[in-house]
Amino acid sequence: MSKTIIISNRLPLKISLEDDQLRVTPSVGGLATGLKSFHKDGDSIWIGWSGLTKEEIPDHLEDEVKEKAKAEDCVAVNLTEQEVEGFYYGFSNRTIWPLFHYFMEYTEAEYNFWETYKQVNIKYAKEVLKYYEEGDRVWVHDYQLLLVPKLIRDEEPEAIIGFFNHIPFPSYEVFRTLPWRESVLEGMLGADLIGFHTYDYERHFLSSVSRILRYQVDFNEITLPERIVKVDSFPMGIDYKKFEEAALNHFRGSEDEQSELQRRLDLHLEATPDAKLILSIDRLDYTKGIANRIRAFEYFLEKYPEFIEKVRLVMLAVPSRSNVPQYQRLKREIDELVGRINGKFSTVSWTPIWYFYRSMPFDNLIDLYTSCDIALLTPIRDGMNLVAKEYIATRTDHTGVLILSEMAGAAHEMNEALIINPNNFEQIALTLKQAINMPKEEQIERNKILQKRLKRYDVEKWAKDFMSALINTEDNRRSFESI
Ligand code: GDG
Repeated sequence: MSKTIIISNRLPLKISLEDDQLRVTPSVGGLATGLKSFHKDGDSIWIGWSGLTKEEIPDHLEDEVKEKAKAEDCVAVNLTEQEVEGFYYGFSNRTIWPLFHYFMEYTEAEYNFWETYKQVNIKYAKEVLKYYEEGDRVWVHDYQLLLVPKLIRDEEPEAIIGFFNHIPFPSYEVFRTLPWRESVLEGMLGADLIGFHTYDYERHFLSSVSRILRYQVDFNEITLPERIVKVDSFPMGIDYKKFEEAALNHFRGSEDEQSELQRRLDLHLEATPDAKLILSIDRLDYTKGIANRIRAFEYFLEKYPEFIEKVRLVMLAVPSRSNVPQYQRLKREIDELVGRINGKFSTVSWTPIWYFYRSMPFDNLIDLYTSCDIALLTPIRDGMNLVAKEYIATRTDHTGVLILSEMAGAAHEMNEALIINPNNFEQIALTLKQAINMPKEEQIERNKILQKRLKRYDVEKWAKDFMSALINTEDNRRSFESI
């Protein structure tokens, strides 16, 4: 029977080493959370990196790493420290990530990064080829593996290959600045189907293909000398049921059993029953607009001092890519901003910002989603933003207000949220005021529509739609052959 081979930079599980023992924990991040349910339910294997470098794995634990991965239908790709540096921290996160999010001033065109990126993409492709059998479908994910579709195609010309990009695809004028633009596009075009979150990203990609490679593009089809490649948008959904049920079954234990977070949230409610909690959750990344958000919140408190002691920003920033200089600088900037604003506005009984710099267990995430009256998500650029969708899914009594940046892919599907420009502090401050004062009936009306949409187009539907579009490309191929 044919299977699906999922391939992404990281596996949905993270293996770490503690006192000579291997520990397996779930990976945090959009792709892992989204695809996990598809992987669990279907006949598929997942190929990716476990999180431990070759040098970190003691010889006697090498087999155990493989077994731990295998137990979850995963295959761990073995990467050296130097490969992780050049491929992941280097080309992926210092070249492609900033460029594709329009941070051109952060984009480094470093030849050594590119060389390692190519080598590591070959390594991933080889791993796929070890497991590939005729009739299998290969689903390659994200910007770390842009060359993999072609590398597989070169060895298995008949393979059915899909590629999904989880981050934006920038406009031609930005993409054209990349020194290796032809190889990157050719790499992606090894796939039969290329998916993006939104129609805009799809359009940008098609325009780059037609202007850089000069291939014929008709609507959403690219004609290569030997094949047709289909391009389409598939806005990724969430595992709606999981979030809804977690919120419904949410158990606030006795005081001893409560987490520190639950206790603090309860204390807040007791002390200030009318005060509103404003939530933000992101990986600590410059694309997520965290510094902007804090500045906008400061502007809000200055402009509307009547809300002092009446609101609190609860900010969870999950450590991410801390080897990259920009992320280290951003961390310092946020620490300083939070310190300054808390110093400036705090009263004896109130601090305006609660800042958590860590990853939290899923239950705590649900604590936050269900306890906060408003979610304020202000990315400067974001492929989709699943947090926005998760917040809405957990609001089982339909209350809560989502304020969302128009620069997030999710904004295209979430018109009933309050949509803002993340650079416009005046507008954010006004919108915060509107959110705080929004009548319950209006909240309920907006959220019911959002929930219905998110429930219908969940992650399972997303994966199924992508897969059936991928299988349909076979017909494309047949009709191409008969021309
Ligand atoms: C990329 C694109 C696109 C966060 N903190 C914790 C935690 N999370 C989970 C959230 C959510 C996921 O991580 C974050 O997803 P996002 O979509 O918001 O962001 P990225 O990680 O940047 O994802 C993005 C996505 O890929 C999918 O295509 O939407 O645009 O950048 O699911 O719940 N989970 C746990 N603890 C935390 O502290 N357990």
